[in-house]
Amino acid sequence: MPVRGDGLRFCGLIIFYAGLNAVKGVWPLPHALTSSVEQYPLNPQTFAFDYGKHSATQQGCSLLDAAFRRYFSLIFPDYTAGRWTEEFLKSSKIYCSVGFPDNLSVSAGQASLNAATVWGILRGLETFSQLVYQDDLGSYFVNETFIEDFPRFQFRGVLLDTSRHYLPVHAILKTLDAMSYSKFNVFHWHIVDDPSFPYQSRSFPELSKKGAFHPATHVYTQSDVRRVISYARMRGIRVLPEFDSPGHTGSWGKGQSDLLTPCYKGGAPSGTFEVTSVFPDSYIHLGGDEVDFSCWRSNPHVRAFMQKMGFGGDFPKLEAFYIENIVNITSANNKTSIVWQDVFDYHERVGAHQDFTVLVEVWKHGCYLCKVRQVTKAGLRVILASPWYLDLPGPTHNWARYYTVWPLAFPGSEKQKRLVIGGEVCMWGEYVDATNLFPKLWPRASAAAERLWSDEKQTSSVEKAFPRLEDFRCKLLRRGIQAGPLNVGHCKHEYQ
Ligand code: CP6
Repeated sequence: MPVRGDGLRFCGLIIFYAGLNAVKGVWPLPHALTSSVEQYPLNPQTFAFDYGKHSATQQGCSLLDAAFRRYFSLIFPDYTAGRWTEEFLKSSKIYCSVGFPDNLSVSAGQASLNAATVWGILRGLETFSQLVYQDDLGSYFVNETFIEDFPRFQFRGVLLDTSRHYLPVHAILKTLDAMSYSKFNVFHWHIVDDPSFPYQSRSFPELSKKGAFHPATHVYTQSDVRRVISYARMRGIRVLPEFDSPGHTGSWGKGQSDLLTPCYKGGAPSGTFEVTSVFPDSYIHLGGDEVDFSCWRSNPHVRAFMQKMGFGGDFPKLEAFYIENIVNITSANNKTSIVWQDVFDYHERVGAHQDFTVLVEVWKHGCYLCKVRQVTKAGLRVILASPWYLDLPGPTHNWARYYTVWPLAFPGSEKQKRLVIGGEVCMWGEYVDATNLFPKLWPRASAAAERLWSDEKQTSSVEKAFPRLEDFRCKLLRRGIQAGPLNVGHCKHEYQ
């Protein structure tokens, strides 16, 4: 299953510099890390990123050139404040090489980072940036460290809902920054839903003109969307758009008459081709959740259609028919469909086609691993969301709930386990807008990120994770992310 943008196997080695600082300092935890107490000073005036001599990418690779600039600022947040004595004047370089198998090179005053792809280099730069620390005088150090790392799951997502509340573009971009700090790689954009339709469509401009909370201020223009996609790509994050239907489409009807089923006392939805060209990702989320059959039942035209099709009064059959149609349109456009678990349930119930290929996102509570088992048994790929609903009420410290999730702890074959491609943190928008998004998401989403990235056995203790997550939360604050506090305490650099 070739998944674009997923060459995130960072088989890299950072040779470096950290005792306890490294162990404490990297979130999510790398698969193999050894470090020593040998400490190396870093001088921002002479520190530089460079491409390895034999790297497949060289200067001019705009993605990495830009990442080098970003990470320079992240590593040296206040570099004018430090005192630079002779000792610090030695230059130090980090050599980044793409297209290499795991390898390692160490020498004093330099580091090397090797990865199979540019995406792996991005993850490795993040890891390196977390290893650097400052002493009380503000000088920068990194300890001798050796790391081998790669993601446990290939799909590590964050869902934002921009229909219940409009999220300004800057809040989305800042979320993408924070996602890269926790090595998330999918932004699931639940862009429209019942309350509002903020997506400004080229083909159907009336949808946002009439369906957005405001036709000018509460919309995502084509250029906003391009900006989000490009910003995400620069950080190794793909954008997975969701146009949820046939339920959750209340806002679609305002600008497009005849689209919704008129309930009697709510027809014919069509796949919008535009979406496949605006959003380049090979995945598209088609929704399919929580369909209210009572409206279809009340409509005589719908019932007549069902008679004609031989569905009788079986509404799940009608839903399955509808989804099959939009999945076929999606695959005719060379895209892979993701659907909420409801669609799988309907299909199972009505015994629909076997060659139906979709990815199933498991979101319902209860025995979600039972569902994961069932879906993988049917040979379909799974994304797990149920245990990671971060919008639900609860204090920040319930991060431990998100941390103690075991996505593969169901009885099943190795083949079934490989079908679980990852998971997703969901931030539904009913009670969330730009005022409370960040403290609700961070660092709780980071707890899920470690489940999705790190070795499960090395990260099974909440007690061991706690001081590390506290430390990581302080790093988020230092980087301007309003991450919520986990418990009593302080950060050296509080949020300004
Ligand atoms: N919106 C959409 C939602 C939810 C879903 N789809 C949802 C349902 C139950 C809970 C949280 C969110 N708000 N479109 C279900 C996938 Cl507890």
